[in-house]
Amino acid sequence: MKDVLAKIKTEMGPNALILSTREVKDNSYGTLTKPMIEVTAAVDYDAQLPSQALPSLKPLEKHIPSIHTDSSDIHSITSGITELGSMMRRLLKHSGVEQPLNPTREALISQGIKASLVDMMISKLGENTQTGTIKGLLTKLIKTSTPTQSKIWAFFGSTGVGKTTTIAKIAANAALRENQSVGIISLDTYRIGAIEQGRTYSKILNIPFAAAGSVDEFRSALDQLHQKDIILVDTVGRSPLNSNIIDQLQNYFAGMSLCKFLLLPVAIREIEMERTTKTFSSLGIDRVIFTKLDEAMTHGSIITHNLLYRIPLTYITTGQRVPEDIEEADAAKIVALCFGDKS
Ligand SMILES: Nc1nc2c(ncn2[C@@H]2O[C@H](COP(=O)(O)OP(=O)(O)O)[C@@H](O)[C@H]2O)c(=O)[nH]1
Ligand SMILES: [Mg+2]
Repeated sequence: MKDVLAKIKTEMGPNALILSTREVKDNSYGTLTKPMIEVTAAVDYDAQLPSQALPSLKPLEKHIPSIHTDSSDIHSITSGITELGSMMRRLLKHSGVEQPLNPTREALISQGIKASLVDMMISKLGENTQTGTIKGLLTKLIKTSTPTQSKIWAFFGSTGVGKTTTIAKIAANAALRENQSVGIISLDTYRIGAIEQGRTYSKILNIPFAAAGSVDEFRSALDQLHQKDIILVDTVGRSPLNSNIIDQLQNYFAGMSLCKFLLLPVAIREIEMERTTKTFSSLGIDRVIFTKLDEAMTHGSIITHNLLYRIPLTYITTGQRVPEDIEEADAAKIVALCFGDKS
């Protein structure tokens, strides 16, 4: 160790120190291992004179990268801030810290209306705005509309959302109440039983029904039904997260004039609502139908969707009964539902 220290002092100077020593095995000679000592040394330095031992620091970079923003960044930042704000308010509420809450705001958010939309309305109308004023504004803002002029109506949406049932309701009402001639074409040849379900409804309603498994079959079914007042097209029941479906559907409807409905269940989370709407929007959605109102605890999704995407709402379905459980969308009724008004 004395020899080693001497070696260190010659190599590293008089301030060198031994930090640690340890025995290591050298296996480079196979079984004939001989013990070795590993010594870690360092040069001590005067803390008052750091420049002695430390390399000089580079001057700080003067260049500050410029920040590019566009309106979508700003939009997401603002909505992020609003959501943070609402989260903090809730946290404060739960932790018992006194915080003056706006009851109207809380009521709307608890109904499932997106917080940033509620805050936008409240900032427009003032913090002390009355419930009636907000109701009035919402009723004016909600877009509803009858279907477009086209006589072919196609129905899109996730599996199980209620496409086939809604088509049966619309077909029954058109045929029985409005005395219109109706035809149904189903493209849902994927799921076992899907065609049977459509065929059964058509039989009961005495409406011609065709199943089409290819674009050619679809075109010839349309030709057969061309004299009908309305042709309702049921589409595949697979996940909207599978984007191949959208490409396939594009092929079926390319260059055709039709009214395209997107169906969404009222009890949908914002994340699925956004994803489904964005996915199907590439088909060019004309109208929205909210389904299964009867199964939902809150109804704010209808307002959130309508205010965010501005696609007019045509129908709301309210149960499994065909043809009774469907209503034309009415803005005042939707607002009343969201405020828990009994009607
Ligand atoms: N509670 C309730 N159930 C519904 C409504 N609409 C459809 N359903 C039910 O939801 C299930 C799936 O409906 P279906 O029309 O086959 O969905 P599709 O896969 O989109 O064609 C069926 O059991 C329907 O009876 C509704 O408004 N309320
Ligand atoms: Mg179906």
